[in-house]
Amino acid sequence: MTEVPTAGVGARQFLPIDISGVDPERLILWLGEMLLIREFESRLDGLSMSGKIPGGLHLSIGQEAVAVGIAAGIQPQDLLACSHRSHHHALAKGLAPRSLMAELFGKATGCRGGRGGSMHLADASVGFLGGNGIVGAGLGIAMGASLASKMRGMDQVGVGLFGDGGANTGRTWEFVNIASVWKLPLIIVCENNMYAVETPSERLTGGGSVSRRAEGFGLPVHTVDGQDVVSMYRATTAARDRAARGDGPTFIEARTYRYEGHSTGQIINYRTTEEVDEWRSTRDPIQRLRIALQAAGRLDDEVFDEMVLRARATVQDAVAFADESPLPDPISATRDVTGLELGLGNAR
Ligand SMILES: Cc1ncc(C[n+]2csc(CCOP(=O)(O)OP(=O)(O)O)c2C)c(N)n1
Ligand SMILES: [Mg+2]
Repeated sequence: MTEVPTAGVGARQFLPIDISGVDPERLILWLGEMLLIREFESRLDGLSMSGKIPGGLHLSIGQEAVAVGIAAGIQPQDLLACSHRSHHHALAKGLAPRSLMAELFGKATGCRGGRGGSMHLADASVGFLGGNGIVGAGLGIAMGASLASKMRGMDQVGVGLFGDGGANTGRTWEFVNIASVWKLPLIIVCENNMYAVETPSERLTGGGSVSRRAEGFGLPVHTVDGQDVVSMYRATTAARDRAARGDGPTFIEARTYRYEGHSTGQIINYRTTEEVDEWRSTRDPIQRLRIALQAAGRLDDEVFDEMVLRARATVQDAVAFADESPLPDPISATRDVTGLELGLGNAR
């Protein structure tokens, strides 16, 4: 069980999380989802470096609780759009592991027919409007979706994510502003993983914090522990309730951390190994939920190990499926290049 953190790393203590009032069956489900993301992402580095997956990848190992907590706090019909670091959100929103893996392999059976790849995943059938290579643009896509929902009088909330780097691009705040003044049903999430490529967010963020900046736009702002899936769930549920009541958007800054480099193959010389160890050994989102469930008598090591093996088997199946799938037919190269055939299902 190497990739998944084990209990009691060194003398350090994992920070406790409050699971009171949440159905333990849901918590186990969320633990399984975080394990699936961790296992999925842990396989990708080798597949990318060996050339099985073309191009570089932005891994989200360490950030699992942000995605799972948000997906748990919204409804299936809600529409989520995010940034270039998108695999965890895709899986949490319900994109099938086979479909995602095949897309990363560039195969015809992938969710975008093998033509989108890691940064342009999307599957409208599960309300995942996709990742995006333009920093800050995902929030605008979600903002547009929430405007459409409001104009149609639908119970459908948009969720738009961007990073701490994205918080320093002008368009992000244009979207926050218009969502606030038009009271759009939008959940705005800054996934602050402390770095933009190799620049620490504190060196980029005038005004002290992203949350403080957001407060100027006249909407509720919450700074949330993004390594605590239950806190993410609670904040998202409250934001969704507010959006569904017609009261407008909420801004959530999720404080999180990526364990790996900005992208596969990056040389990491801009942060210390002690810093990474500190996050892994005191705030790991999987470990914290595991410990809370064990303390409540809802989980034992045997069941946890079975969950890890199940996640690993799902990933293995996805890799085999992707490997055996055909490449896209060259004749299809000009089809669906604009995304207009994306098909928004009942949102259309
Ligand atoms: C408009 C734009 N500017 C610059 C880039 C190059 N770029 C890619 S990722 C990145 C940093 C993003 O950092 P952050 O928003 O914190 O997201 P993270 O990678 O940490 O998830 C930059 C500057 C880009 N893709 N798009
Ligand atoms: Mg960042």
